[in-house]
Amino acid sequence: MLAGGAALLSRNSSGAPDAAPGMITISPSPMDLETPVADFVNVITPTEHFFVRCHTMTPHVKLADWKLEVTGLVDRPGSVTMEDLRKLPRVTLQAVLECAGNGRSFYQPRMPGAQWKFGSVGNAVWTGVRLRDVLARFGLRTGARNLLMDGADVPIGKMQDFQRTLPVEKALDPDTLLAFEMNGNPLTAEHGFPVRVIAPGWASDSWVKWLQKIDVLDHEFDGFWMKTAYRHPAQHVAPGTAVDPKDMVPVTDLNIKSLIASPEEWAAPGVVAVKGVAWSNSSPVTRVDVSTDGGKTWQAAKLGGKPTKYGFRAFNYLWKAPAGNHVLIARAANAAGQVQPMEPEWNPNGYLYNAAQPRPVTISPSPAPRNDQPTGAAVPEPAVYKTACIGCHDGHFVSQQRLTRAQWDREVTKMTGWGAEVKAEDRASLLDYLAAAFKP
Ligand SMILES: Nc1nc2c(c(=O)[nH]1)N[C@H]1C(S)=C(S)[C@@H](COP(=O)(O)O)O[C@H]1N2
Ligand SMILES: [Mo]
Repeated sequence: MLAGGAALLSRNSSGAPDAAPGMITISPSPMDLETPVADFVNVITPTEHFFVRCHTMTPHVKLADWKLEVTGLVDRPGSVTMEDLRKLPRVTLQAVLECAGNGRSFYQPRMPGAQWKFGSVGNAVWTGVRLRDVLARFGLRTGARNLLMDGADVPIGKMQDFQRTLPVEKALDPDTLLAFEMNGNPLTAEHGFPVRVIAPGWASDSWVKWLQKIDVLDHEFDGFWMKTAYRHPAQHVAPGTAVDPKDMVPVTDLNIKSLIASPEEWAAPGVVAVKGVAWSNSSPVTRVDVSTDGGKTWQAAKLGGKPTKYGFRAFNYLWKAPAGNHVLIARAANAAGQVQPMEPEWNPNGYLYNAAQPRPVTISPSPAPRNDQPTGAAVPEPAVYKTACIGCHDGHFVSQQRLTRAQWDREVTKMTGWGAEVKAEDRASLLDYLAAAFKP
């Protein structure tokens, strides 16, 4: 296989790759991995420590079988191979890939979905060709509005195929790429080998992996992944409000954000470098302020490296840290005047979390022991839990969600709609278990 990163991930007996040491496993299969906070001292996220989000099983595409088909509102429908793509001008750029759900677990009230904390984001160097150069081969017709993009992954059960549209204006942006390399190597299977979409400045639901088909439409596609998922309210809503998908708009631009990578929870007294990365949408980061007293006072951090339009910007603030407990906060701003807010903008699907987050740290000569939270179920696990949920999800993916009974009720309805088998007589015991074992 051509995947350059294959050596980075070892394969276990079932053929699924093991996550690199240190990665936080949200779900082993479908593979959802989060990057640990300490890794964000790097401006370029190493591929083996780059977060992974797959809605279904990772497809292993063979380059010899691969082509990209382009149909719909084009003059010359057809396909291109990798050889064709490689004849087009090659473009390399740095861009942040961030899951719309990054930080979802911090919203109150909580909501279903992968419970990402800080690390479903990364910055890589992407190499490929401009999507607009590819489209020029086929000739976009007037009236073309959206590109419906489909990857080689196949849905589980009755779940809908993961298909996303990209508006023509974003598709024709010279920075929108079809990439075949990540950090100087061919894409790995997990990150979309052989070709994925790079939509810089936008949340990563638009960065379709394993791309194999583009259908040019004169309308908006009404599949689940456009009509229901990846939408957020156009206007501010109070936390906990139910919002009709019709009153929501698709998630596009990322929010201005920063993340302290170090110190994580402890440091020895003396000069402590408070450092991490900040990122934005299409407007570069211009400033990061750091507070070491929970937000009472702020100091400008030093920005490192050269600014890039879409990449991470490193920041560093040298703090004379006295012994004791302190609360650090970093807060970024961009050239467009957007400032990272202190309060999150709650929305029903938990997207685009970007509140500046307090980081409690202890400054003392030696680290304090960790205090892990106890878990435990008061209600015994019913057989239906294994048969209905654990067939498709790893147990941890379910247990980390921590929902109310009403929320679990809605999840079970959604999952049975997607093919999970829950007999009417088993439903109450399943809900009793989920609500008791995995409560907020
Ligand atoms: N074909 C396909 N593309 C996809 C996905 C998917 O499940 N299938 N997941 C999307 C989502 S929600 C995210 S967050 C990113 C994750 O990219 P990564 O795994 O390379 O980090 O891929 C996007 N592209
Ligand atoms: Mo995502």
